[in-house]
Amino acid sequence: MSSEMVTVYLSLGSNMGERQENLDKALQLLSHRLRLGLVSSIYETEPVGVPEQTRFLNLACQVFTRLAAKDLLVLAKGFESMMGRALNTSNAPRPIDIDILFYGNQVIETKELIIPHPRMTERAFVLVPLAEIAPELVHPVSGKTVKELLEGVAGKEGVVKWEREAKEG
Ligand code: PH2
Ligand code: MG
Ligand code: MG
Repeated sequence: MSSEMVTVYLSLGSNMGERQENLDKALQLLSHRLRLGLVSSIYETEPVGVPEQTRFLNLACQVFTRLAAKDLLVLAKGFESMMGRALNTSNAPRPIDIDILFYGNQVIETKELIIPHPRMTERAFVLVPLAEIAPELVHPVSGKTVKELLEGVAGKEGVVKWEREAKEG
């Protein structure tokens, strides 16, 4: 654990069960193993690529970690399955999806992991929350800032800020 602290950005999404609680639970789990930094508002978002599914709640967050990217992926997958996500069901509704968007300014391409996340630049449900917490962050491949990427992305009208619901009881 002598490696340097890396700033990482994650995208969290839920479209199954108690969506807001699922996001909060995932943040709690992450905060036990990583230093949690900025967390965006929650947004309710039109499903992309899975049009028959219900709307997602999405957020973006910043974490600081000494874990290698591949170990961070293992951690994220572990939290997904702890929260009841079935394995190998990338397109099914899920209580939680934890995607690594940026790992420092590194570009990583392995069989398991591609960073920056290959679809983030075309996804308003990723870029709107991310632009809230890191507008000036530069995408290491395109050289564009998150704010610039957001300007060019389609589907922003399908991403609406979510009023937090107070828990009952
Ligand atoms: N995740 C997907 C596919 N489509 N759509 C929205 N709105 N939000 C997501 O998190 C999402 C999606 C695959 O992980
Ligand atoms: Mg995803
Ligand atoms: Mg995922």
